[in-house]
Parts: sequence; structure tokens; C-alpha cells
Amino acid sequence: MKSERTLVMGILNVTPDSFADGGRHFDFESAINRAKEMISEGVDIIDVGGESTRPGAERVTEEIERDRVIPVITELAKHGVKISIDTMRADTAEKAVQAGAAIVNDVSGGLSDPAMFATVKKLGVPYILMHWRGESKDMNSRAIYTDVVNDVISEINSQVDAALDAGINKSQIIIDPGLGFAKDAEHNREILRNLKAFTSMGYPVLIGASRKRFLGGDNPDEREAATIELTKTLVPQGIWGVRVHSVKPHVDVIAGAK
Ligand code: PMM
Repeated sequence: MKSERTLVMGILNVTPDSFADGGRHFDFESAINRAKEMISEGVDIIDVGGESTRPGAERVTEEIERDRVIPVITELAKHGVKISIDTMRADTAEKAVQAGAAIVNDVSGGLSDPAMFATVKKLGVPYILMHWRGESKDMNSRAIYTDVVNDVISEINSQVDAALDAGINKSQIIIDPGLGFAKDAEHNREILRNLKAFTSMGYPVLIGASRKRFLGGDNPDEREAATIELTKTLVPQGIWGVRVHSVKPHVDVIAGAK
């Protein structure tokens, strides 16, 4: 999925407990209202998720996940906006694409569900393959690296190879270093200082830093300014997309950088 400029992926967590916006858009009505707001602000992609991945989060059942996301995707598809489904489950991904989603965003990079790669091959849609080392409930204990940049790149490469072996097309793949997933603040900063190593891998790169703890401040809302400052530095580095909570400031930064 090529693009001339950095794309803005707006986060729509239809969950009661995501760390930055938990509960705010949990019911159908408010999810749709928030999505409409994002569309009016110029969002490129709306990322719909029904399972929180904040540190410490427990899994929800597939049924709960689907009941949260499918009605929202079905409704949003009528508005013609591009939708990604944020899920680690192949079945949810498939049902979401049938309901109108155009991109699969898998934070587990194919590691959680053995059926994911075959499903993405069948669906033929773009696939966001994020670096992941295991479920959120205990991921912080896996934040151990010899060299975080090289280790993350080699782990992404091995999942990319597995995806290609499963028949996914190179042009479908978007990679994401997975900031905050089994990474401490310094790991995240080290990755952000070395983005060239990721952008030179030959795949579009998505960055999800929005309001994450390493940006500082106790309240996620206070991290908004730091998120916008970060986007300013990402745009000239040829980052394919930023996954963010607030849309308008990022649309403005990107337009200004053209
Ligand atoms: N972060 C979260 C959820 N999904 N997907 C991708 N591709 N990259 C990310 O960094 C990412 C993600 C967790 O953040 P949230 O709770 O604010 O959605």
C-alpha cells in the first residue's frame, strides 16, 4: 500500500479498558460519532479494535471482540472511509473484511493465531505486521534485548519471511516496530532514533506512539503534545503512517510538511 505522504490512522478502540481512551468510545453510538468526527478531520484510515492491548490486559473472547467491532465496521463502511481491523485473530480479521474493513492490523505479527497468514493470503488485503513478543498481560517481562534495533528487525524479518512463505504478497505487508510492546521507554526511544534501519527494510512503516507512557506525563492526554512533536519528526523520515488518537493536529502537521 504505497502513499505519497504520511497517512493518519485514527484509533477507534471499542473497548472499556484501552489505556489512553478506554471506555470513551465503547458503545456503538459514541464509536460512530467519534469516527464521523475523525472523517471530518481528514483521517485516512480508521483502526477499529475490540480487544485492549495495554500492558497487563487480559484477552477477551472472540465472541466479545466480534460483537464490539463488526457492527461498527458495518456502519462505518457505509461512510466510505478506509477501515483497518486491529485484531490478533484470523476469524475476526476475516469477518471484519467481509463487513467492509480493508486492512488487517495484527499486533502479534502472525504469532498469536496460526491461521492468520493463510487468512490474509486468502483475503488479499494489506497486512500490518507488528513486532510482538507475547500477550500484554506479561509482555513487560519480555523487554530484554541485546541490541533492541537489531533484535526487533531480525524478529520482524522472521515473521515477514513466514508471511511470504504462506503466500502473502510482498506488496501487502506494512511493518511496525510495536512501540511499548515488550519494550521499555529507552527501547522505544532507541527505535525512534534508528528509524532508518526500519524504513530501509523495503516495506512501508507504521508508527504507533500516540500517548504511550514513554512520551512522559502521568495522564495520557498530557502526552498529546509530545505525540504531535513526534509526528513532526516522523514525516520527513518517510514514515508510511502514524496511528494516533487525535486526528486533526496530525493531519495539519503532515499537510504543513509537504
Ligand atoms: N498499539 C496499540 C494497539 N494497536 N497497532 C499497531 N499496528 N501499532 C501499535 O503501536 C499499536 C496497535 C496500543 O495502543 P492503544 O491502546 O492506544 O490502541
